[in-house]
Amino acid sequence: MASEQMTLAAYLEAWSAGDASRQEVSATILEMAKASAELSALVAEGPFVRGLAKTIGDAGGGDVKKFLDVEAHKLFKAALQNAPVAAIGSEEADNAEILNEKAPLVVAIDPLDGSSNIETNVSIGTIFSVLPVAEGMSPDEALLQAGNAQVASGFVLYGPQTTLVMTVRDGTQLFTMSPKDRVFRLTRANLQISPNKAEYAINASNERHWPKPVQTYMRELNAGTAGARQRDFNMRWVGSLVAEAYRILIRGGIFLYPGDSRPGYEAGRLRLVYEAIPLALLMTEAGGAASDGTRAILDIKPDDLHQRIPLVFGPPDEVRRIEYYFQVPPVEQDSPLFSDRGLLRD
Ligand code: AFP
Repeated sequence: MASEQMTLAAYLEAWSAGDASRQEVSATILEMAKASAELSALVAEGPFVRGLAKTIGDAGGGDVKKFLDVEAHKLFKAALQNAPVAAIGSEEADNAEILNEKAPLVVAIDPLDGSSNIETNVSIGTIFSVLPVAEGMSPDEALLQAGNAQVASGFVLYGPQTTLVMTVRDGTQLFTMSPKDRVFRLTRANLQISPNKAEYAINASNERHWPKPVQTYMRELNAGTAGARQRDFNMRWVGSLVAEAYRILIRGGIFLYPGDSRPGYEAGRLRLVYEAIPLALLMTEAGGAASDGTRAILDIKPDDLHQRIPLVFGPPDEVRRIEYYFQVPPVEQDSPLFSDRGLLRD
């Protein structure tokens, strides 16, 4: 069905093929894409838009609220008024906001991820999750379903290109917005995460705060060819989750933002509902895995719209390895045998 260069609208038309529920999902994604094309233009204006990166509040837990965060929220909320969406659960609003109350879908969204990178001209993005409103379910309850309930998810990367990475649970598809006509076209169909890329993404400055399983795993990677992994690893850390996710989908690697001992970081920094859950579906549909270190992200039922979650994603073998280290008692991890050979031979 998916042929390179087909437009997002054509792809969704072929996928929904007369099915009313699928047509509702398609209409929602098309409204998200339209709004992201508008946001892309605003981001590209950069310093010509007064106060674009201005801090206008504190979102708590190390997150500050920027002017563009709020503008992005308004943009997507206005767009989704035109879609079959009952409510939007946004990082930029304390509570879910009702749009079309009896509509069959809800959308969880991080309107602008990576806002600390706006003034440094580094890629930033939008992350979204689309969930069904089951019979008798309120929009608030619909937003707090486990990630396995998602009917679609995606993120938009505002970088050198504006790209939409999206799944309707039929593989992970990459659409690039042509600067000529601002139309999204399929440029990579059915992405598959490479299992072999020796590259990790973690904020290494937090090493002393990490739990021992993560310290053990990272010590092995940094031991290079002389260590248990018997290969040298490279590091990348952009500070925009969407940029890391895009790179890992394109060339492989492992991402970790663990919980750590800093006050407020016990469950890490990233949000479950509108960051980890949508990304986990994209990774899984691309043959990867996503975990909080002990559970698959897609199995976790959120308690709160804004709850944080430790997040690891990448090739299944790497994610399983990290999960295993969370099961091994720390004392074993300190033994010389472990540090030389590790518990899992490659
Ligand atoms: P901002 O939106 O506040 O820039 O946070 C971005 C983010 O949530 C995520 O996109 C990054 O992966 C992560 O924070 C970077 O966190 P550190 O600054 O602690 O490395």
